Order: sequence, then C-alpha cells, then structure tokens
Amino acid sequence: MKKLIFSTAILVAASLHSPAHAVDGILQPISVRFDDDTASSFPLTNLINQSLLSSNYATVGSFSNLTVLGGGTSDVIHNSVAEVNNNGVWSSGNFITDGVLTFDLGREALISDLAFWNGLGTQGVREFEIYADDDDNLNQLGQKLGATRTATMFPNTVNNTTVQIFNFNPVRTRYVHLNILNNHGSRARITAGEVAFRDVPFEFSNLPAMVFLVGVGGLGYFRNKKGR
Ligand SMILES: [Ca+2]
Ligand SMILES: [Ca+2]
Repeated sequence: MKKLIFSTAILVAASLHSPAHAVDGILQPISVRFDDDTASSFPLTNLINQSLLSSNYATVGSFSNLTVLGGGTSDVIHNSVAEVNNNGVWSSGNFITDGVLTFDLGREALISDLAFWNGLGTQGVREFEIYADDDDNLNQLGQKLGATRTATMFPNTVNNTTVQIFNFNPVRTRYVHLNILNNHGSRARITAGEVAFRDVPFEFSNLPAMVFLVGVGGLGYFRNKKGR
C-alpha cells in the first residue's frame, strides 16, 4: 500500500510538469559553429552577440517582450542596412546553401522557443530543422524538435528583418543544432542575423521536485497519524 501511494505521488508529480511561460528569459548562446565554415564572409559570432538588434536583451527583459514591445515592425528587429559594413550578420562561405549551425547554450537549460532574425533577400534561410543534442558533434543530431520549419523571406528593400518565433515542446538541453536545408533561392550563400532561445524559468522547471517533496511530507504525516 505504501509503495502504491508512493508511486502515485511520483505519477502526480510527473503529470504536473507543464512549465508556464508567464516569466521567461532570453538565452543567448555562448558559442556557435557551422559545419562548413571554410570561407565565411561575415563571422558566426554576429549571430549571438545582439549585433544590429534594435534593442538589447537587458532592455527587452523577457522573451515574450521580443514581440510585444510595440507590435509589428516595432518589435525587436535586426537592422540589416549595416550588412555592407560586415558588423552584424553571419554569412556562409561562397556557394554554400545548406548546413548545420551548432549552438552551445553554456549550460543545460530548459528551452521552448527559438527566436530567429533572418538575413535579407534570397540568401536568407528558408527551410530548417531544430534539434536538441547532449553533445556538439554531428554524428547524431539528437532529438528533432517539431516539424521542418520555414523562415520568412524579407526583400532587400526592407533593410531589416522582424523576429520570428518557432515554438517546440520544452526540452532540457545544452546544445541545439539548426539543420539548414536551403535558402530562398540564392546560389551564392546563406545569411542570417541573430539567434536566441526562450529560457523557461527555474521555479517552473523545478515544480515536479517540489510537488514530490510535498507528497513525501504528506505521507510522513499520514503515517504518524495512523501510528497514534
Ligand atoms: Ca546580429
Ligand atoms: Ca551529437
């Protein structure tokens, strides 16, 4: 009987593991590499240093605010006019139009969304897949997060790209691969602006442990009472 109650407490704890998104952080990867970065025109670090974003993450505050600061074009945008100055976008080597970006989050984190600012025009990313991996090698990409995604193309004339959010079920991981399948038609290269992830708050990710402890405490009380 005790075992049954104990198992039930664990099951209840597990079923309550549904992270809320009321408070959330913006997780910026600490490093990134590309599987074929032999002759990258613009450096990879431009993807993870907030370069050319209209607001920095400290000002934005939470992941949700990336899209609700002002709505529409007032959201956090990646100003790509400065692309010509080579100071804010990543671009692959010439004639490379697919490949795998690997991000190191710096720690194991619970994440649930990708924020992506594309490059401009036909060089921008089109179809890609998201993977969570427990290492940074490409022998196996790990767990695929949702279906194949399609990023929007922004014409060269708009000079900036708005953030696109790609949701997936919360996953605990340190490494994320973006497997880029193609761009929007250019045969020259791939370009992209910036990448970040939604950092699901610790207190929510820790909920099962809390419920479990309350459950164990409750059992102790029940047993004491019974023993009297
Ligand atoms: Ca950038
Ligand atoms: Ca791997």
